[in-house]
Amino acid sequence: MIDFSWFPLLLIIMAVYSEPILSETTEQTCCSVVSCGTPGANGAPGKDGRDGLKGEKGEPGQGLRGIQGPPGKMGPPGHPGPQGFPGPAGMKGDTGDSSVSLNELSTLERKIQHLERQLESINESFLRLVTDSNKKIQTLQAQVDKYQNILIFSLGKKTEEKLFLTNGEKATFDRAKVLCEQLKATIATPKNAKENKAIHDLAKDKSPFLGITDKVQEGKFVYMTGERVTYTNWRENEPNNSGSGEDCVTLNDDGSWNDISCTTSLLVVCELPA
Ligand code: FUC
Ligand code: CA
Repeated sequence: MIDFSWFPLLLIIMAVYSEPILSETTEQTCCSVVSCGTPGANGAPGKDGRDGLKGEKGEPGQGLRGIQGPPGKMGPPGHPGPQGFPGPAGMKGDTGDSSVSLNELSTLERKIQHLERQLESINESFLRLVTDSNKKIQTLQAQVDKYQNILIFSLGKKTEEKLFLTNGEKATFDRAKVLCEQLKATIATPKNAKENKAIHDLAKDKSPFLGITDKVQEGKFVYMTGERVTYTNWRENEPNNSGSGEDCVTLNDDGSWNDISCTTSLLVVCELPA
């Protein structure tokens, strides 16, 4: 019987020695089959390989330290510090010169210029105010004229100086006085023929009180102010202080005057400055 126990060992030995034997055999075989020429020139070097891994940081160099660079830019200004303590009082100065220094003159000049500008501005404002006020006054005057015309048309009569008004009411002299005063007016008081006619035209056929009495002294007729009358238009034989006494005055329907009792109820006519 054949012993195969050494066979694996044989295979290992063959594997170890087979390659060089085969290689040598191939070269020898090539040379033996293709005629061998001179070896060709070396080919061009191949492409560069990839960059290797970064190496570790090297040791600091041994060269000399460079010179110091120029100073950097100036930094931003710091916050102002707290106010210091007041310094000690200075020595008393020499007696002052009454003349003004150039510096003071220049300061004064600037102040004057500033004041002049302010004055100019105030002037402009004032002019604007006056112009605006004038416009408003004109508007108000137009309104006053309008309402005065309405009053005259419905209730009154106007002369150059006076506006006579009535609402047709009748009252005693004292009551008539109060009613007119409520309008900041007085009882109608004719001081010339024109005014007498204006009151007569307004009263028509009714007889109003006039603002004239002799209450203080019988026979001495005065205006409400106490001044003696300067214009009269008495009817013939008047004033006669008839009956128990007549201290007031009325305008008759023909425009003449008659003294009459102040407690009679008569038409109220008031007057206002025109
Ligand atoms: C005349 C006038 C009186 C009164 C009387 C009715 O005597 O003088 O004032 O009006 O008439
Ligand atoms: Ca009379």
